[in-house]
Amino acid sequence: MQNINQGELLRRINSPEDIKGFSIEELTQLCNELREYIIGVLSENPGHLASSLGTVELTVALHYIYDVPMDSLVWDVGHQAYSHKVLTGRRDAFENIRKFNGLSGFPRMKESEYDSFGTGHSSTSISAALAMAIADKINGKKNHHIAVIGDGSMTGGMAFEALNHAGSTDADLLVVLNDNGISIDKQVGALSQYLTKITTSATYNRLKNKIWNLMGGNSGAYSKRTTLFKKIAFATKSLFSGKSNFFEALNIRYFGPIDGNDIKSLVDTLSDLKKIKGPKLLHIITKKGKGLNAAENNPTKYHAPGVFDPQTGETPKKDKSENAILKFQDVFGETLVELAKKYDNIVGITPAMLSGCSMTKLQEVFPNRTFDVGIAEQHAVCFAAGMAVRNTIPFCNVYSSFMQRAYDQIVHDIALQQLPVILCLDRSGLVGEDGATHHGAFDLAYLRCVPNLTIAAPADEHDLRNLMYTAVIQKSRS
Ligand SMILES: Cc1ncc(C[n+]2csc(CCOP(=O)(O)OP(=O)(O)O)c2C)c(N)n1
Repeated sequence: MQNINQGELLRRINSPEDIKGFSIEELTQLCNELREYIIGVLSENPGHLASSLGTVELTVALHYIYDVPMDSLVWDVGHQAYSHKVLTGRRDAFENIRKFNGLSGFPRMKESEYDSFGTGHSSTSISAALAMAIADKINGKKNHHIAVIGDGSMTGGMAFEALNHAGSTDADLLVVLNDNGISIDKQVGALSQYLTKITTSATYNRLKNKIWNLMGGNSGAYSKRTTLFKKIAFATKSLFSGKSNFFEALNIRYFGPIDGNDIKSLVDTLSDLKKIKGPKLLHIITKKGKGLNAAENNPTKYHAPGVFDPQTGETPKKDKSENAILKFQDVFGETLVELAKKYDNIVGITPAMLSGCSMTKLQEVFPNRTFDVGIAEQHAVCFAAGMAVRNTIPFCNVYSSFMQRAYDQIVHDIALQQLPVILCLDRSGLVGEDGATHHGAFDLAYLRCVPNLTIAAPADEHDLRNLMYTAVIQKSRS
């Protein structure tokens, strides 16, 4: 790779230890250099761009305040952890990320001791970090545990299951909720509306934190005054937001929202939170794609944009000629629209992969018959089963490797009840750069043993169209 500027400070950093003595000005400069480096590398060697640009300050602040690998740092999905890789001894190797024999695009324990847990599929971080906190306590260790999870990944059931567990423990766990208001596509669901509501009622949070400080803040005095604090906080809460705080209702202390792209504010807040025991959540607001205008303006396209111009963000023009190579996902999306025009009881269901599987095409024409249910594969499949009970023809499209999550729903909710659901598994087979976590390598093995299931694998685009048609005809007759 030619002329990729590593920056004056960045060039000298071989481990997070090297940033410990930095001033806020130096940390700010480091963030700028990290952004420039990530943009430079990814413009030539494609990867997950926008998410990693949004978490630069957070990564620097976490490594500045905490001592990974002694403290655990678990990144949810891990597609936003590029600065973490660069700061933890993998700066030069970063240029070969997602290449054969290069760095993985996601955290991987075998790759580095700084990767506290391997990820790739979403919503696992809170479970893993909570477990580490509890296990370390059993082993007599006094360290910290941090899970960083996006607002999209927070919609996954496992995240709620883990929060429910965490709230019943005294585990030293910090959940950083990285709220950029978007998943890959537009964020959906009630949680996102709720986060917007608490962000806009920031007055309440400022007041609450003032009361927290007045009551003794992090000093031991707090615990003695908890009841009074709770009473005051509760009263002010209903004044400002009308509802109680969801996370606090689960016994997890809520802090924020703060500007997650402001390094000083992050450093100050994290150093305070480090002193607070028990499960807690810091809500930060970040800008997905920060530092590259094109990515800030179109975070869906720049989630993983392919090669681009590092100055303008411009991507190569798409081949729209007759000879252009069609993607399976586009054939799927267009055929689904054709079929939906003929059969008005066809519905489309996707767990947060609307543009990934081209169901955007159905959404454009039939928004009321398209359901993006969030990163919730289990719910998507059971929801499809419920739809089938009520005389619709559900097309439920889930990436093959993510479908592993919904195995019981296929067996219990669809197959055993012999419900006419059409499951479409995208990205089946080897997927290339995303690597082992994303290969659709197991679907035939895990599906062939399920009763009442017809499995078909299209050899080409024509087969795909014909099979979708055949599936609809069969379902509409059954
Ligand atoms: C189980 C699972 N389903 C779907 C995905 C695909 N996926 C990767 S990132 C992502 C969006 C995550 O959104 P968020 O957590 O808000 O992070 P952001 O990209 O906005 O920083 C999705 C749906 C996945 N990795 N794992």
